[in-house]
Amino acid sequence: MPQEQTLILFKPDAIQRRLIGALLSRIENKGYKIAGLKMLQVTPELARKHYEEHVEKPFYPHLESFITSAPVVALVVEGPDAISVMRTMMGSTNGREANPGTIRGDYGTSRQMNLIHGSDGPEAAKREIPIYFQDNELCEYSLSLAASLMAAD
Ligand code: IDP
Repeated sequence: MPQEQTLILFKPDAIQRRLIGALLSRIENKGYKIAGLKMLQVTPELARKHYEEHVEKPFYPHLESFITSAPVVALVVEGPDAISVMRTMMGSTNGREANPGTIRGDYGTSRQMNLIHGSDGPEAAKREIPIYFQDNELCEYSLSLAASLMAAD
């Protein structure tokens, strides 16, 4: 059961819709640890770095406008299988196709404005976390016994 870290962003639509608390609660209620947390304004340069695989795609200009349109909340979420479990909790890219019970399925109907980003695998997490966080912005701490038991297999 690998302990993993993944990069999560609450995208500008989540901030505009005042869903920071609701989305954060889902992650905490699941039992994951928040290792890093900040609000920041994504610049076009940062957007191109983050979404480098999409920069040449036709939808990229819209994606850049969207992701730079308001601040984002960036988190490093840590715990067992955090990368894949967060992807499951997020749901499919398109909110109209995302299952009910997922974040995108419960809160949105858009393919672009889909509220949340999560690294899509270990390589992506390794690349993305340092784009948003310096080492000294990540906290190492132990969860209480009760919280640790919730996270245990
Ligand atoms: P993911 O966020 O579910 O991993 P990706 O394919 O990596 O999806 O796309 C990154 C982001 O780009 C999506 O979350 C969404 O905001 C946006 N996006 C992806 N495909 C489209 C599209 O076809 N039109 C507009 N925006 C898109």
